[in-house]
Amino acid sequence: MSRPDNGFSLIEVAIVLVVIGFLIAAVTKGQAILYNARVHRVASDMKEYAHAFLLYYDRYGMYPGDENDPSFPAGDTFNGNHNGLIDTADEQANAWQDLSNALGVVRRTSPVRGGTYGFGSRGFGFGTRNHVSVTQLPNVMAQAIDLKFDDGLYDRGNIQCSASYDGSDTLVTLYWRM
Ligand SMILES: [Ca+2]
Ligand SMILES: [Ca+2]
Repeated sequence: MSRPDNGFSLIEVAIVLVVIGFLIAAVTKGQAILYNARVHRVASDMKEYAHAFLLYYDRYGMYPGDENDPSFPAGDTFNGNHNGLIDTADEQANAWQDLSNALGVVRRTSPVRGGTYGFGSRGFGFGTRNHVSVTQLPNVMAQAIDLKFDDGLYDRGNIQCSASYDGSDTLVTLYWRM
């Protein structure tokens, strides 16, 4: 079969364009999957830490960081004020020591922008409550988590954000009430 000698045939060009189209679609789809996996991972981490925090209370009758028993858990070097809230910087820091010593739960780094998970307390519209938080989260990801697990409102419900949702990549802190 003869073929033109002046370059690619229209069919060859069409095939190349279709292949390029598939590749672009695959890359875009891959990025979306990766994005969703990260959002899911952050939410999963926060739920895991919230679960550990509440398990600690169920077992020992005190919150990690807030506990004031000098002999517990083994290796304890800090005592909180035992008021039911993680409400001092030292309690925030030492909640992880208590969780690690008592339950073997260690703090990981967020898979998004190296954000930090933490415990603390803040007003949630119905009084001050303890929360697990994550820093360095793009605004749009914070909104995705709030939409999936709460009401999608940055200043309402059990999941709240340090800034109003605007769909941007601006980094925010997300708070999940426990
Ligand atoms: Ca306290
Ligand atoms: Ca919310």
